Amino acid sequence: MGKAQIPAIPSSEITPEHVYVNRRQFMRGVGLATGALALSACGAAIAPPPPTATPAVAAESAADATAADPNAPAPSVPASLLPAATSEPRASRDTDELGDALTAHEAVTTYNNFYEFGLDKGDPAFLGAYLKPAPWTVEVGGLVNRPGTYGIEDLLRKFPPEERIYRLRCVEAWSMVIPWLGFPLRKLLEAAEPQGSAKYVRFETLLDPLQFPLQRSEWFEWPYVEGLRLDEAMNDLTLMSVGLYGKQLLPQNGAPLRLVVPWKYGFKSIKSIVKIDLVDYEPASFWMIAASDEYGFYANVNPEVNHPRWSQATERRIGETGRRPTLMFNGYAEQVADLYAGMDLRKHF
Ligand SMILES: Nc1nc2c(c(=O)[nH]1)N[C@H]1C(S)=C(S)[C@@H](COP(=O)(O)O)O[C@H]1N2
Ligand SMILES: [Mo]
Repeated sequence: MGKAQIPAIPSSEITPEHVYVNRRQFMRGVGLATGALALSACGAAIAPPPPTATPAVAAESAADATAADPNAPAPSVPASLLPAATSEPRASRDTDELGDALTAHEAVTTYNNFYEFGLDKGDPAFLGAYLKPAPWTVEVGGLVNRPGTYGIEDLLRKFPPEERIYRLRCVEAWSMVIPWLGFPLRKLLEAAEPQGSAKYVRFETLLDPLQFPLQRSEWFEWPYVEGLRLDEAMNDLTLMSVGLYGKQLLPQNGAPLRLVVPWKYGFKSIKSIVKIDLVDYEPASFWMIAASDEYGFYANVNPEVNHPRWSQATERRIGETGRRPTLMFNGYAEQVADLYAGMDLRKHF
């Protein structure tokens, strides 16, 4: 996605050769192969911890979860705690509000961008087994009256997840329709009581090279950081997601807690968040730092403003052939256009 910082080498060189050549074989041997995750491009090998058999299942959550009954009605609003990650993937509807079909669960969980795991779309689903999403805490602080550290279970109890079917439009010009489970970020921010001086929200992904192998590369500045203006963060569409298709998030989708901002390019929807700060400055995001001429702070989906290297006028919906036109604000103009009244969206791209 970025340019300058990514060396022009094929992924066969980025990924250790035996992983690249035969991922299945690697899967069987992983945990035994010392230094298996050492990137050929960057120095010392650290033996990673062996992955657990079922990555996303927290013992704690599994105990709380409702029994998986394949005949139960689709949970438009699941119980206060999420179904176990082992339940059947399900959504309450099979289209979004525009009548577009949901993207298959298989595609949503195997075609991912999560650079902490690697640059190929299949890396996060494969190497995600190294992420331990439980126990997990997120720290909410900065310019707030009530800073706090929340465990995921606290969040689920305080802010019961609801289903939101959103389009996700990647800046790379592909898109999906995903049934998320989550709660409005607004609720968490209100609980923290932002001070009058707070103007932006800054989000940070976990920094741990033992769980995120590519964080050992120096091509990027880690951890991944994102930001929103406070009014964008308070918009009802802005979701803190804890699941999709009625199940807990898998590592590849940003377990256990990620942001979803459906009217912005996918890279704003930061994954595996450990820190949320209210601040008085515009945070520099991961992609702004990597390539400031290509990626701006706002990153609103806009078919009229092209990426310097490709058109944003159309997109490829995963699972469909051909292309479809990209909609202004990804089809959410009615809910969000007011946020940008009077702004030059070419300048604030
Ligand atoms: N921490 C982190 N968050 C991230 C990314 C990433 O590389 N690291 N990729 C972003 C990009 S470019 C996209 S398109 C979406 C993809 O989300 P999905 O894989 O759940 O569909 O995650 C975003 N969040
Ligand atoms: Mo993306």
